[in-house]
Parts: sequence; C-alpha cells; structure tokens
Amino acid sequence: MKRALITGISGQDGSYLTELLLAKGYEVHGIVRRTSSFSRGRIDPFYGAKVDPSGKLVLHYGDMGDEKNLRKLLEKVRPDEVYNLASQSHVGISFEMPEYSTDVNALGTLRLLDAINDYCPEARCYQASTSELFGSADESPQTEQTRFRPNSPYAVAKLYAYWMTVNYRQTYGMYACNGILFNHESPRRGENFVTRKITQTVARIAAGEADCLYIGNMDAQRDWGYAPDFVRAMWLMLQQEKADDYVIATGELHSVREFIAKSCAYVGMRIEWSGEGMTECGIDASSGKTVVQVDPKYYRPIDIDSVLGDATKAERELGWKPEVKFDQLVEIMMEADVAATQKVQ
Ligand code: NAP
Ligand code: G4F
Repeated sequence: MKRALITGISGQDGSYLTELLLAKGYEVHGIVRRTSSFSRGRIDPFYGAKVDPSGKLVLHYGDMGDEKNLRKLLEKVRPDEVYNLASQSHVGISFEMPEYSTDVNALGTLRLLDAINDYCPEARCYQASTSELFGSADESPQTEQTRFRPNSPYAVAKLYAYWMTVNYRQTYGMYACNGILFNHESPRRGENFVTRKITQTVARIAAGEADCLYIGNMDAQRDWGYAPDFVRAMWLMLQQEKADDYVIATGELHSVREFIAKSCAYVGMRIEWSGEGMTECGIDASSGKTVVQVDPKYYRPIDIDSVLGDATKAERELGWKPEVKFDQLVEIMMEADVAATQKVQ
C-alpha cells in the first residue's frame, strides 16, 4: 500500500486529494494545526476509511513553522509521496501579513524539503505553486516558459518555494515537481475567496437572508477551474518517469463581473449594471433592488488584472485535461450553496 503525506489536508485541495488517494487505496497521512475549534469539516467524512475500506486516513498535529515537528513526522511516516499544500493562501491577506505568509509559504517549504531529503529522499514531492507567480505577466496565455513577475507577498513567498523545489531536484536528485495551478474552485472553497463569496451571498440573497453582495475589483479576470480536476493533475505529476513542472489551467478567461452575473442568473436574477469604478452597482432587473455594490475595502494595494493558462504540456505529457469549465463550475457551486441555504431555513 502506498503512503502519502499531505500538508494542508484540511483545506479545499487537501480534502479532494484525500478523497482521490483513499479511493486509490493509499494510506493517507495529513498534518493538521491545533485550533481552538475544529477546522476539519472538509475531511471529516473520510475519517475512519469511509471512502474505501482498503484506504486509511491518519492525522498528525503539526505546523509549517515548526521545523522539529516536521522532521519528526517525516522520520515517523516515511511517505512514498508528499503533497505540500499548506499555505497562508489568501493573496489579499498576505499584504497585511507579509512576514507570516513568507514564513509558512516560503520557509515552511524549505523546512519540509530538507526533512524529506534527510529522512525519505526517495519520496516523490508535489509543491503547490501558483499562477500568481506570473503576476503582471508580459505574455498571455502563460506557459511553463513565461517569466515570473510576482506582485504580492504571497506570490513572492511562493516564488521562493518554487525555486527551492527546483533546487532540491537539481542538487539532491529529489523527485520534486511544481504544479503551477491557476485558480480552482468548488463548493469546498474558502468563504473569503471571490467565487465562493459570490455563490454563497447570491444564494442568501435569493433566500431573503441577505440584501446585497459587497465586492472589490470586478474587472479582474481569472482562469477558473474545478478543484477535483486539479488534484487529479497533482497525483499524475508524481506518477511520471521524471519530475518536472507543469501549468494546470482551463484556458478560459472570465471576469468577476461575469461570475456574479452567471451566479445571479442561476437563481433567476438578471443583473443590470450601472455606474463605474467605485460607484458601479448591480440591480436586479425584476425587483429594481441593488444587489451588488462595490466596497473599496476589498480592493488590494496591487491586483493582477488577468491570468490565463496554457496547459498544453500537461495534456501532452500527463494526459490531463479539465472536465469542468466555467459555466458548469458556477452551476456546481450555486447548486451547493442554494442547497446549504435551504438546509439552514
Ligand atoms: P486552503 O483551502 O486555504 O487550504 C490551506 C491549507 O493550509 C489548510 O489546510 C490550512 O489549515 C493549511 N495551513 C495554513 N497555514 C498552515 C501552517 N502554518 N501550518 C500547517 N498548515 C497550514 O487552500 P487551497 O485552495 O486548498 O490551496 C492549496 C494550496 O494550493 C495552497 O498552497 C495554495 O496556496 C495553492 N494554490 C491554490 C490555488 C487555488 O486556486 N485554490 C491555486 C494555486 C495554488 P487550516 O485549515 O488549519 O487553516
Ligand atoms: O478569489 P481571489 O481571492 O483569488 P486570487 O487572488 O486569484 O488567489 C487565489 O488563486 C491563486 C491562483 O492564481 C492562488 F494561488 C491563491 O492561493 C488563491 O487561491 O481573488 C480573485 C480576484 C482578485 O483579482 C480580487 O481582487 O477577485 C478579486 N476580488 C474582487 N472582490 C475579490 C473580491 N477577491 C476576494 N477574495 N474578495 C472580494 O470581495
């Protein structure tokens, strides 16, 4: 039985990856943080090997800031595969917490790579790199060859982690890969990322539980995919003959405004846009109510206007292709948030 270790197992991607690996019969070990209230809601359903009787899930307390703890865990678990998904993953918040974001996302990765190299150098490693590395990119779409121009503390820390992963591969011959993943979403997405904030709030507006969606930069454009498709790519990267780095993306670009309009359409609201910039708002055409308003507090000091990925290499070498694209993604997320709202009522 193969043994995998996942950092960030309680997050969106960690939960889908756990589900995938348990279904493949892996023994899955995950690192969770001590928190005052449990933050394991996303993985609770898989605890006790409920997905596949041959699979097994084991949780360990740990933190990317605690080097000794990571070293002890690697020595004890000695995994065949390590997926480093742990991160202060919110770009906007990284401007408020640059040092903490650097410690977890950059130095945390170094601590982990070093522990792997010392205790289980044969382990195959996946590093959660990101399209944020491209920042204000000078070409579109972005590929593995596109120059990195990170423009947030989050992205600068992830750039360090990217190059450390490459460095451990080159220096020590470790099988270590960077997945340069573009935005991927799901009903399990954190509630303060833009897609989930939109689907959750629109579902509440439709149920009469909220009046308005307060939002930041609606001109921002992203290449949004579906998290279960993307964790499949992570696993594929660790099953190749040779370690390499891959862009994972859908190749479709949509704006935050489009995401809002599509989500509203799902609950039968047609949005008419009026005003510009900070005064722009969205009005429900049938009721005349203002249901979308801009709030400057959700703007970032610097934002990425647009990122679009070209996953040709992943398709050619890994046989990976996204199964879910934008329209279906919005439907999946709206369906889940509408159902969750009805459950509460
Ligand atoms: P997420 O939902 O925010 O999950 C982050 C995970 O990291 C959580 O399990 C969190 O634990 C854990 N974590 C945070 N700080 C930690 C620390 N100091 N020590 C140990 N664990 C810590 O993120 P995600 O969307 O699943 O993304 C997974 C990874 O992919 C992240 O590294 C992210 O930066 C990267 N990424 C994401 C996307 C995307 O669009 N989703 C795209 C590219 C790259 P708690 O539950 O205790 O907070
Ligand atoms: O949903 P977001 O916070 O995602 P962002 O910044 O693209 O980062 C996510 O994807 C990255 C991959 O490219 C990951 F590396 C990272 O860990 C994370 O998962 O924001 C998307 C866009 C931004 O331009 C933001 O300014 O939406 C804009 N936006 C507008 N209003 C908002 C809001 N973002 C958030 N979070 N909240 C708003 O109210």
